[in-house]
Amino acid sequence: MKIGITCYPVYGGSGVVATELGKALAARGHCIHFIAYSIPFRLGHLQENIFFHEVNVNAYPLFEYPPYTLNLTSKIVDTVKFAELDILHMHYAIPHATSAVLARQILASEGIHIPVVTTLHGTDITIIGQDPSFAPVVNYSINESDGVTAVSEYLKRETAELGDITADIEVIPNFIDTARFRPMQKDHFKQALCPNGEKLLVHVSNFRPVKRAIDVVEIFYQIHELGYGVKLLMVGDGPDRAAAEHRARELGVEADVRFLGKQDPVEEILSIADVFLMPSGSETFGLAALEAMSCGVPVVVSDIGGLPELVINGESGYLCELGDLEAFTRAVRRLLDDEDLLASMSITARARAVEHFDTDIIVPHYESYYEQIMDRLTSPV
Ligand code: GMT
Repeated sequence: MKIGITCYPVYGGSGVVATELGKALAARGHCIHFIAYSIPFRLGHLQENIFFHEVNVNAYPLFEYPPYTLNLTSKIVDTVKFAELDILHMHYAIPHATSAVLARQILASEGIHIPVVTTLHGTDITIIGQDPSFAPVVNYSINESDGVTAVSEYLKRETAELGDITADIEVIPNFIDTARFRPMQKDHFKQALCPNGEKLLVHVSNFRPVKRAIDVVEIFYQIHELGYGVKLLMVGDGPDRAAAEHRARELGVEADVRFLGKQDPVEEILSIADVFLMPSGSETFGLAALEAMSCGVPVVVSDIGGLPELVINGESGYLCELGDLEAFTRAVRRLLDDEDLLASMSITARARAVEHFDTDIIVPHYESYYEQIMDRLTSPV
């Protein structure tokens, strides 16, 4: 198949999923055309059957707010025609699904028919979809897509609750390359960061307020105060990074907390972690937690959103009540107090990633979904 994929190319879960999907589909012989305003950061080297089409946003004096959605629409139209795409896969409703639906109409007026699949990732529904200044466009773009997928049952339910969604939603969970994200021996690296055999807690996010990065520092402080030999690595960047750094200084733990900024490859850091912390206020799936699990790191996460579909409480990690920092602290202590438990949970976390969320298990679902949607377009009703 020739597949056009649009995503946010920057740091963030939806862009990671879209890029990894494109790479996996290319490895399975499909021809992938990424259409975005810059090269997706996880793409790496372009290869024979992966192409990139940059959306150019022109500055025109009249446009105080350049209409990116329309530039994207034009680029989609252009790419469908000249690369003869079979299907479009949009990640995130706004503005990607909107542009694709408009592009499909333009193309239809020229006798070219192409189906649009939209994958909902989260904040497009849980935040933007609820915002009255976007809601009608979100609803329309989803309903007009030929196929809609969501990354968890939770997100499917949330989308249905928007009220005006008539589209059938297929749940296809996120996935992980378990060969890349795997436990690795990185003793020198661990020794450099934890010279006295300290346990290493890790948090990875885009530091948006919903990730509650400051809570990570608070939990770490509790553990530290109890006398545990621990270090904390904060990976990623975003709006709450400065506040989290400030809080670490206020609490006097800054010497044991390192803010690394955006890191790729993150699997090297995860492979030296002992416990992964995700106290998020909302998480439709929790891809960063899956990355940690795949590296054999037990996760301590909020009991919200799609996380209970990913994490089996007491087996691959712990689910804690949202905002209950004492519960998070207790869960981390339980792991740090018991080497055998930590080791067995590490194995179970990895097994859950491999057995349920490996690329080779999930990507074929997308392939068969594309086929189903394309058949629907070509077969008479
Ligand atoms: O988590 C973010 O802030 C980024 C966001 C995105 O759309 O890029 O992530 C969402 O999609 C990810 C991939 O499907 C999910 O793993 C995240 O749970 C989800 N984030 C939220 O729901 C807050």
